[in-house]
Amino acid sequence: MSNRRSFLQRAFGLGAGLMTAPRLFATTPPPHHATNAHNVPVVTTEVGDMPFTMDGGVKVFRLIAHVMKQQIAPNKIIDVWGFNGSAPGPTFQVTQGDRVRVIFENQLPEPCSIHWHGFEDQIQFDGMPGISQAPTRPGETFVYEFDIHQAGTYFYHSHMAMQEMAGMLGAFIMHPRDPYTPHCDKDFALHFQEYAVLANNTVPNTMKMEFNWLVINGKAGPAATPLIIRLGDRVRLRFINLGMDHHPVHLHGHTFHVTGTEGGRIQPSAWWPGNTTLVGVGQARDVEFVANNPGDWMLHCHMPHHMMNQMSTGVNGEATTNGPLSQAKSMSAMRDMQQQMAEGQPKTSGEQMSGMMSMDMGESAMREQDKNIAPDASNVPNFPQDAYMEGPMMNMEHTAMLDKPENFGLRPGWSSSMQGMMTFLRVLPPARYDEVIAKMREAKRQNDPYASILRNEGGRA
Ligand SMILES: [Cu+2]
Repeated sequence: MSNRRSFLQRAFGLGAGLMTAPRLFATTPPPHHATNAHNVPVVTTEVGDMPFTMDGGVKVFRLIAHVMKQQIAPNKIIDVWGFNGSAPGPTFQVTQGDRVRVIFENQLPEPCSIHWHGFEDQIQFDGMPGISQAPTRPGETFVYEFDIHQAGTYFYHSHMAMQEMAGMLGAFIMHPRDPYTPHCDKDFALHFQEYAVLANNTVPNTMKMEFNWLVINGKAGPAATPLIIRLGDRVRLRFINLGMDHHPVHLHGHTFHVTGTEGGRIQPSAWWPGNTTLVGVGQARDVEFVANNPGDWMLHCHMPHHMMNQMSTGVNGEATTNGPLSQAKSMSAMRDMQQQMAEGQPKTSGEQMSGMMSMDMGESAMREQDKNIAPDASNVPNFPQDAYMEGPMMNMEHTAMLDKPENFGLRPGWSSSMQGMMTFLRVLPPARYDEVIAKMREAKRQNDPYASILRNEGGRA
């Protein structure tokens, strides 16, 4: 029996207790850079953790599938299917040796069942609809139970493929009974997902094979929340892919080692170094490194089309970088768009254009943007490429969605160059780190995904 369970039983009485505000790790961690390894809670930006209660020695989770609206960028809200308020759903965190019960409730308009990806589970809890269980119909519940004997980065998802593409997935972290060494100070989970959403529409087309919204933990750059790191921290990142495309995930400024897969920990002698690792569909890749290089480093999928937002296929179906359009037509559509946005009177259709008004579309931004363009640009084959997709006009820093402490101190204009599957790994020197952590704590956000870090860093700001 794990120490953790014994602790809970002592603290709350055998078989008694429902914990309303569960903490995964009840003990105070040793001071920074202590050599003794311990499990650090994983932070899943944007979505946070799945809460649980205790029933005797069993961790009980309530997993609810439902339909919701989710803002994925300052100018885009879409209809997703997710869990407990978000897509991806919140992250489960358990420890090897735990007994886990998941009470699944289906609030979708159609049947569903949940697969526990990578679990060496019993067949009746594997979630294959019509094979290992009857699909759970709307309004029904189904109870899954597991003895957690594995350790690593696992997932849960609807085993209905189109539901999965509508957002129904999440992480299931199994912490090892014996903590990994070397000890990691920070541990993050990042889901890489894609949606195809037509301009002027909010409903992802799950049948489509091309995607125009590429998100990390359900947010597209520049809305994805940066990972806040203290200079010198050893960091683990867990990349998870349950989508249609493969994602070569690239980190700037550091060399990492791949230390785990969707099958758990890799023995250290077999770790391999890199700065980009391909995360295939259905796979996880855990990477670790010492964040010894200060700066706001990009962390992004390296597929060029995964580094942009809907601009690439949007704008009235005309301005597209990958359609069979003449350069002149593309150019003129871009110019029209720019003009309309500057005038604040979009002539093309509603929502997408009005959404774009959240960007800095003033005359001055337009003039700034034009300064960057050569006078004879329109005579150059293949112009424009990025001229109207990045730059002052795309600045969104004044929008509410980007007003968060994790963005504090970024270089002005940063948001105009962050799109798609992109976020920052901010490796901050101690003084700046403490400043950002203090601002995050002051924000007092409900269900803050960073809560475990804010608690542990509590006395040090
Ligand atoms: Cu990608």
